[in-house]
Amino acid sequence: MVRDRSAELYARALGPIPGGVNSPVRAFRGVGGEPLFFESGEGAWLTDVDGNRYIDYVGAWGPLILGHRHPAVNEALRRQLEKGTGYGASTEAEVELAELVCRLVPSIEQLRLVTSGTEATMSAIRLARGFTGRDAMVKFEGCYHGHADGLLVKAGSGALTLGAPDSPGVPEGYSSLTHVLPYNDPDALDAYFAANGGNTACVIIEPVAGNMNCVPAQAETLSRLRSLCDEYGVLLIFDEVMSGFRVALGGAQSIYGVQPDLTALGKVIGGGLPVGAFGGRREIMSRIAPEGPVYQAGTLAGNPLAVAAGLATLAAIAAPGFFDSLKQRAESLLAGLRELAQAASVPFTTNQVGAMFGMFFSGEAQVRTFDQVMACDIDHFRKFFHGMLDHGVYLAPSAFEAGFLSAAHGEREIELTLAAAEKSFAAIRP
Ligand code: KE4
Repeated sequence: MVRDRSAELYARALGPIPGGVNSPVRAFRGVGGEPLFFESGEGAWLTDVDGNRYIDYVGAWGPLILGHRHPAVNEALRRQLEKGTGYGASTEAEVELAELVCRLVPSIEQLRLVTSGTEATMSAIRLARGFTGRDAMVKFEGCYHGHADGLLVKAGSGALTLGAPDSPGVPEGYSSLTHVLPYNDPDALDAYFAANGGNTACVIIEPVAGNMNCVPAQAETLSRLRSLCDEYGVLLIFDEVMSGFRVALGGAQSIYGVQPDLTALGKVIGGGLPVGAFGGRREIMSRIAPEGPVYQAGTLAGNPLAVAAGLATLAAIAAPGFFDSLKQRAESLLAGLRELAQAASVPFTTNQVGAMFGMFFSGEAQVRTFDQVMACDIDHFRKFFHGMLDHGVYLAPSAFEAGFLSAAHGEREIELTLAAAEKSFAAIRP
């Protein structure tokens, strides 16, 4: 594939933009080579600035569960554009969105809209600290909750991709309040709570981790967390920025049957435009300004264009059978990939929750822990990534990211993906 225009734009971007990208994981540092620049998207497909077309399994990192340029989303945006792009004041649409989310996610009685996942998790943690009067918090190794200072401790996603899970610039005073536990290790939870439960404000977890690749929490982990948080008066925060409205209509919490005290949302709730949210029990949310003393604010929060895209997206995914058919299509894709890897004698396994999945170059039957993720063959992943890219399939340019299927991925896209994978697996072990 010719990618001269992307190369030109990348060389140009390196002038005014650090690393030539506006978010590190886009830089291809995790896979080698130079980042692609894209021109357009349509359904399950992306077109780069050189006119090359790819089946897209990144979906803007999760938001585009309907695929690119879904007619209902476009129409909602067009209608709103006739009325303006934003007012810095309240609109009926943001009330509708809040009501809809509260209906779809029973643990959320009230929510506040923000404009990114980082703001959602950062605000939820501040609220938990304000509500409990405690300072310590817990996150899990490999989980990524955005780039707020106290969360860049053994973080996943781009931080892990770049080998900087603990970022410089975070004062010791912040990071020392963040305790990091191993993911899917219920016994480590008991030990931590016994020693620190009384001074801990909150525990934040991705119930389906998507930032150390896709690693679902074990049911035992979440149920143990819930009971320990109840026992010690610690708030349980589910970071469902990625899993919310992605793994099921009610998010991961509806699959596991565990209700957090607070939930952070993002991605799908904005349909590709900047929307995040945090919400939970009214007793807790009522502490947020202006009703309560915990300050939080945002110029573009509830922006009517972004809310319009979010409402159109949630309406479409609430259709009966939407998630069942996505899940089945993802199952057949992953079964096909496992078969092809086996035929090519490449150690390979997958994880899947709904329309979110992970591919691991590992001999493990199932990857369940951060250590197992780190033991995967990253060289095999890199070869596979570039093989797929050269055969017209765009995967996340990092071994520590999840994959996403959209409603626009049909039989043809699955067949073409498997055809590309057959060649790419074969090239790993020529
Ligand atoms: P944003 O601030 O990037 O909107 O959201 C942060 C965030 C919070 N929580 C979870 C579970 C997340 O996955 C994210 C962001 N996800 C990454 C992809 N793994 C965003 C991609 C990027 O950083 O460019």
